[in-house]
Amino acid sequence: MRKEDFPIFKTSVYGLPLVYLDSAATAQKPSVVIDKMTNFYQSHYGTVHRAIYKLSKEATFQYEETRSLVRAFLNADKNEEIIFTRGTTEAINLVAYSFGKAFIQPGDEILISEMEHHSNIVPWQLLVEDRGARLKVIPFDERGVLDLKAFEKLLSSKTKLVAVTHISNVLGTINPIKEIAKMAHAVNAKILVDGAQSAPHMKIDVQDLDVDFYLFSGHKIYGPTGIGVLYGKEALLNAMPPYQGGGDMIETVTFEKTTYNVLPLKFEAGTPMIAEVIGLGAAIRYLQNIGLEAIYTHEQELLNYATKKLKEINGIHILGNADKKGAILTFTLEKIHPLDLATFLDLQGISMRTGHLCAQPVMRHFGISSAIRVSFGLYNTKEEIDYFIECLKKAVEKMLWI
Ligand code: 7TS
Repeated sequence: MRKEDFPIFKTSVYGLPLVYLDSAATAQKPSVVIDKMTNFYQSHYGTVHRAIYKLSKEATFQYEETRSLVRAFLNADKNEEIIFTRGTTEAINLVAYSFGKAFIQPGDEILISEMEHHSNIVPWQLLVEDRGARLKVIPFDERGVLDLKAFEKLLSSKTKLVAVTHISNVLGTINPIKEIAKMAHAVNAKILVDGAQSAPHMKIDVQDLDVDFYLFSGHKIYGPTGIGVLYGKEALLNAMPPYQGGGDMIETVTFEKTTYNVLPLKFEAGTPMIAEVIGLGAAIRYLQNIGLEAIYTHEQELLNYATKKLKEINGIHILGNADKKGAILTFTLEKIHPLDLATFLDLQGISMRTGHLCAQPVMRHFGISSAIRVSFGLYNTKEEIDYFIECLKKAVEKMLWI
């Protein structure tokens, strides 16, 4: 699907065609994103929001146009609810800091799940330590499915926030966010959804999901690095104090007292990532032209095909066997170290990730310290999966023989 849109696939690795199976870490960039940013730097570059000359007015228009694109991409109600951040990690830290300052008291509880990326664990640990609150963890079962009964038991009037991932970056599990949101709201808790792994792969509707916060990274949706999005319900964002102080986020400054700008600029201190925002806009346009439904269908086909083929390999253990999964396959192989395998496959031109995958608690759940992960993007093909399986079989044969 549209592989020709991505110039990186014209390059080779060790003289071999590049087979890129690490889109869960970061996605490759289509020409429309690269060209848009180059053109902006070459012919249109200027600062935003603060000057009246033509370049600045045009840059501001494109910057704010992207906010409208993101609003539509997430089906948020208002542009004020879209905050640009450096990425998912910064968006979570922003909420942990600002929501925490406004709403978390000693004795309050924050619930996260056992399948979170470190980015959706550590900011909450920092917060609860600071506020004298408590962090509780929703477990998952042997298939990698969240235990909603245990979740229900953990919920109480002390719960102030539930922070869960939409799709696990290790298990691939697609969590039932609508149901989780309903359960959280029933005890008056807010819900934050880590959309780093869902925004690139499926249609998101924050109003239908009824989530209070949803965040994602530009670089995983075929856009540039250094840019991400925080969606938050307007009333909540209005009730939260600024995360950082500086230019753009103020209304008036005196040495005695500063008043803050309105949303969304209240949370965008300093000269922002202008070219990155504009690049993100190009990525969203690109995705919308293809259609998220078409991307989801294509990647589900790849996932099912690869799962079937992988299961034929002796000694393989797939981590995460939920009924609803995103395009992520993590596994271990008996008697073969993930690093050896990754090194062998790299020499065949295959890029994939090994290690703890930034989710050490998930590794601990399975009693391992590292695993192998392949993940798919819209540009991957069945032929690439065939090649990967062929190389994997060769590797297993060679390594077991040694
Ligand atoms: N949350 C999830 C579920 C993720 O998968 C990642 C990145 C993040 C948060 C952090 O995103 P960032 O853009 O702020 O870094 N996941 C991965 C991965 O699986 N391999 O490398 C990065």
